[in-house]
Amino acid sequence: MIGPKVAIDSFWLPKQSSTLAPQVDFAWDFVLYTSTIFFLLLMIPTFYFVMKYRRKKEGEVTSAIDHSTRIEVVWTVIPLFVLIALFFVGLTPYVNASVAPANALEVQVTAQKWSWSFRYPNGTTSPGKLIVPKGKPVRLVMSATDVLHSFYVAEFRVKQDAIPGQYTSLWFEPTQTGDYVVQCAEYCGAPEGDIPSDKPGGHSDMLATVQVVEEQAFKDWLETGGEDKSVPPAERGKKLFAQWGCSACHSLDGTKLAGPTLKGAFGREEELADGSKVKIDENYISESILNPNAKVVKGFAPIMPVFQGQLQQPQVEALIAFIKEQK
Ligand SMILES: [Cu+2]
Repeated sequence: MIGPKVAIDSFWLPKQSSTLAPQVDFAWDFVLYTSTIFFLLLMIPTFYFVMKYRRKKEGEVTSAIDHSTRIEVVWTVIPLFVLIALFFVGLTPYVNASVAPANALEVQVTAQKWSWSFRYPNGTTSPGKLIVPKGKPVRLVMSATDVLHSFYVAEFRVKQDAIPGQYTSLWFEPTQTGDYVVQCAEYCGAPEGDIPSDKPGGHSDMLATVQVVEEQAFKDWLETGGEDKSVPPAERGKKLFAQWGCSACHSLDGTKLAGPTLKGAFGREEELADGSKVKIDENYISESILNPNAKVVKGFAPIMPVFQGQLQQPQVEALIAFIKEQK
C-alpha cells in the first residue's frame, strides 16, 4: 500500500475518519506538491530567460541554437517516472475504494427527494441516520427512487452516485466514533412554490447523519431495531406509525380508510371476512402487523403489506402501546 499508515489530520482537508482517507490524501498531496514543484521549475527559469535574452536593441539577431540531447533526455525521462508514480499513487486508493472487503456489513441505501434512508440486513430501517460500528467495513448498496443523487461524506473521502433503477455501491471503514454529515453531491432539484426559510428543503437540505459508534453499542442498537429505550413505548409507536406510513390506511379519528380505524380498536370485537369473531388484543395486533392477511376484518380488502422481517419485536410492542392509547 502506498501512503502513510497512520491517520494524520491534513492542513486543509477535512478530518480523516476512514481507512481510505490517508490514502486519498496522500494521492492529493502527491499530485499537489509534484505539480507545484514542476510549475516553479518551469516558471522561474522562464521568467529568468525572458529577461536575460530579451531583445535589447533594434536589429539584434538571435544567435544560432542547436539542440542538446543530454538536456532533452533528462527532461523526458524524469517526468516519465514522475507520471508513472502518479498513476500508481492514484490507482491504489481507487482500487482499494472499489473493492469492499468480503466481511463488510451491507446496508441498503435509498435516496429520494430529499432524504436518505438506510436498511440493515435484519430489516431494521433507519431514515436519515446511518449508524455503523467503528473499525468494521461497511458496504452501501445504493439506489434512488426519482432522480440522480450522490452520497458524499467528506471525512471518509467517499462519494458515489445513487441512480434510479440501478444499484451502485461504496464502502468505508470508520476509524473514529462521532457524527458525520452525509451530503447529496448531485444537484437533484428544488421544491416548487414558496420555500419557508426555516424549512428550506431541496437539494441543499438533503442531509443525513453517519453515526459511528463502538461495536457493542451498534449490536445493541441493531438488535432492537434501532429503538431508543429511554423513550416511552407509546411515543416510539407514534413515531413508527408516522414513519412507516400507517396513517395512509388507518385513521385515528374513526374515519374509514382502506383499513380499519384504530380509534377505540384495542379490546374491540371484530367480525372477520369468514364470519368468525376476534377480540383485538396484543396477539391480534402483533399478527396483523407481521402477517396482516391472516385475519382480515370483514369489509376490507387484504391489501396491507407484510411487516415480518421489517419490524423487530420491540417495534411491534411500541406500536401496540400506541394503538392501546387510541381510545
Ligand atoms: Cu439529492
